[in-house]
Amino acid sequence: MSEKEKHGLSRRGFMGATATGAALMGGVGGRLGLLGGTAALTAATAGKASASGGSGDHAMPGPGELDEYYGFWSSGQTGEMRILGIPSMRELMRVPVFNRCSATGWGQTNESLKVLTENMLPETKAFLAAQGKKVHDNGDLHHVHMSFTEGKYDGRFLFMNDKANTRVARVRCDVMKCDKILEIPNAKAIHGLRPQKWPRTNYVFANGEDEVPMVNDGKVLDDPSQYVNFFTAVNADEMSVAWQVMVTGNLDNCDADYEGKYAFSTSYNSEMGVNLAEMMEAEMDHVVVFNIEEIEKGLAAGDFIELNGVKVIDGRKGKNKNYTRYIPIPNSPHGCNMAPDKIHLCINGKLSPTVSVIDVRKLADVFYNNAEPRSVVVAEPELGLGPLHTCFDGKGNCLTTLFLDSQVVMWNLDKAVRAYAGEDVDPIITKKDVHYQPGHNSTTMGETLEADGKWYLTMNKFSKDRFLNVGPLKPENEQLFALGDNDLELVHDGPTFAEPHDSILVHRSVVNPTNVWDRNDPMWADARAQAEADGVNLDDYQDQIIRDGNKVRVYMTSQAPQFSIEQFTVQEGNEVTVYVTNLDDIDDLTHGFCLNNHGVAMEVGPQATASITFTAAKPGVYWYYCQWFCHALHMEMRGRMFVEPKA
Ligand code: CUK
Ligand code: CUA
Repeated sequence: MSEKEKHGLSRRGFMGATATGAALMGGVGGRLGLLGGTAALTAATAGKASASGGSGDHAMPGPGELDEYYGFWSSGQTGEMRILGIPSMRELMRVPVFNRCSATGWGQTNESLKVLTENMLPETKAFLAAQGKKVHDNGDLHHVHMSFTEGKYDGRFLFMNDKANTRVARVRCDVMKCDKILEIPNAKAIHGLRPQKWPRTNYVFANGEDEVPMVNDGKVLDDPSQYVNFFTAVNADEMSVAWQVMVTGNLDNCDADYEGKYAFSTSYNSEMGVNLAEMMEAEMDHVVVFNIEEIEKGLAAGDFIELNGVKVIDGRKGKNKNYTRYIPIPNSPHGCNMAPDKIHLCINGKLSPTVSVIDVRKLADVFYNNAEPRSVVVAEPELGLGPLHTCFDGKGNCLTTLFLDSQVVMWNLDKAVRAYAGEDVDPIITKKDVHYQPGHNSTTMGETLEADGKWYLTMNKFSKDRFLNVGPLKPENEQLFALGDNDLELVHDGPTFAEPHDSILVHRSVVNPTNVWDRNDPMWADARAQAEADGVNLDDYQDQIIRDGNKVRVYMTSQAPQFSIEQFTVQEGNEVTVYVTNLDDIDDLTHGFCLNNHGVAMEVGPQATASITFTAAKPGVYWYYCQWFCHALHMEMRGRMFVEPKA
């Protein structure tokens, strides 16, 4: 048992044993009793209740105590990834990905610019250059998912989408930094994203949401009959496009099975309409089933076209090849969630009050025996208005968000299947109000074979009147519930900045980040190569200023509370690159380099090298300083750059 677990238990024991504790908690006790059997009251920390009940220990970590789970959060239109502790809901870190970051220099350091641009399409580079830019400034990060090995999180990588600029990114879990960003050709607006679960994450599946002409060069404009959509399989190890499938309809969310056979995408707008009325016309839309083995066979047999360097398989409706099948689902399905029983796929109705449950074992008959596509639907419980996403407790129950009803509904999968078969049973276990309009939801380990049913999180799009008014733009709201066998109890209710889009809740035993960078990390391979070419040893205390025509490369180290170079001189108009290597090698000793009035700033973690390039365009004296508080003499950690006027 770890230190923290001991703390958690001793704290609970202490609180449980004292009469004061019990008396203090009396008011909350009645509510927590809902959790079932023992429902012993434990502790309250900062107004948060803790309970143990149906699903075991629900102790809330107190100050200084560590959480049991990591929460990896998307941030929607903010474009970053966030890390929270669960169940405390304490925000631990923000990891810049598709956004720019003032604190860390993401989007201006050479290392981050490499990640942001190395897998950018040439046409995008040219487009950005025409705007006087190197990178997009924004992103829309909806979905974060971890790499899998045999249906379980393996703690290697996190993958995420950018709907705004059609990208897929990867974050390394060892350092919690983004190391790859891939722009997807052909497709437009990557929305749903899921890693392959079985046998491991060889592919990351990514949905293209917006339909455009197959060759989008302006020759075809307002002719939707020529628009297509693309489903993309990304090679997760190389972060390159493996293949694409051309499909009919807009792809929304996706998931993969636990056998490595299929991927699934919900698809709204089967009409391929371009305005609201047209998009809502058909009663039925689809879930598209992708047959991985058949697609790989088709590629091997040469049954593809090549489009912008990508092998594209034609999986459009009516082509009747074995690459895809289109299963009719009531109007505009949204969330797509594979249950940890390995059998059932839940398709959330959005405009329909139902969740359609597909038995994936029946799909082979649709592919190979001409079975009627709807024959795979084994339940379609009516749950309430606006079902968006479903998650699982690992004990046969599902939790579905109801956007319009502002509720979560807990329901039993087996009972739903029996009811669909005609038995007189009600699958609904309970409904709880949430505040307000929930989108995604998550359970601890819920999208893996290790779903443990301990905590349930709902991410709400509106907070309305729930918090102090901060003006017309309100925060959104997240609510965490202790999950029992038949009920759930609210333990956290708190605001969050745009946007708590989606999250995964991962047991801490899966994730083991380092405290200090490895000096040989590939993140600054370019800096190391340049230093070698310049005859500079980045690891040495010797500092060098290399003058190379109009270019100046300044190599310095940092060690609290000092930069090794306290002044350097350049000429007006020089292109200056500053490399800082942080020689401190103890936990949590990050330095920074910020150059006054130059818009230049970066983070340099312990043992890391970071670099930044700018033009010394204005003659004068400019102080640079360390902008991460590192030492009692942090304010003194500074130096001067002299820019001599042109002769
Ligand atoms: S989609 Cu937004 S609530 Cu982008 Cu994950 Cu369902
Ligand atoms: Cu180094 Cu502050």
